[in-house]
Amino acid sequence: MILITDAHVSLGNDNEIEFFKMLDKIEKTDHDVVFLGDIFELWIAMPRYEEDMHIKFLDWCKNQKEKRQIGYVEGNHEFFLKDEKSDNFSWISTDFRLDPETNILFGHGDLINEKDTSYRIFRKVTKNKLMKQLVRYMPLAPSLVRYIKKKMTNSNKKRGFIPHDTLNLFACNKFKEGIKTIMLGHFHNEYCYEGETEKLYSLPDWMDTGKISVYDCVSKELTSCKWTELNIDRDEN
Ligand SMILES: [Mn+2]
Repeated sequence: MILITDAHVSLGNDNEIEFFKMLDKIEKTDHDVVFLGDIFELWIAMPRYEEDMHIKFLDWCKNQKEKRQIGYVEGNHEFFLKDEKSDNFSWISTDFRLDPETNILFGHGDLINEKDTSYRIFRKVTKNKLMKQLVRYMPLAPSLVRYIKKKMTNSNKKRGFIPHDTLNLFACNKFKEGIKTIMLGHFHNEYCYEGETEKLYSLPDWMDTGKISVYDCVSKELTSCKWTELNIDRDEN
């Protein structure tokens, strides 16, 4: 299984061509793929805001889900995907997904801090049905979107910082519930918290490192490598 997170693909980041080259390479493997969120710098899943890169990506997912599992967790830079685009994925979640086959808990990571009330309020205000209708029809919606984008850029200033205590606490609580493996994006840095037999992983962002993560469902080992180093022999999964 391949995990990709925080690619932040956009014209501004000039990484669209490389991202789709990577998807071409993944097609040559037998891996399932889980996208852990913030794959695009900003994605509002409605015709008014959608760019060619979003449509190209959705086509890729729809096509590939006939051949492998394609999972998606919405990031904090992505809006209304589950409502509008779920047909393109094997599964999609707006928060957490406990995978029934592998018993892995997948999440983006923006929701693990229960004390982060200002972010939770921001999220409730931006990710709800009323906002969806406003964004869909309101004449001034594009300026609102620019505001949201600015807000998100501000929160990006924390890049490089990992809230170890928050992650460890989240992990401990989930381990108590019987969850063995947790995979998160959002923090852009690699980190692993180990319980007795359990593990929480924070995965490296694709945008700055070019890294993806490969999870071996049999040995239960996770390795991260540059996408260009991905082994395309078809005997592994
Ligand atoms: Mn994020």
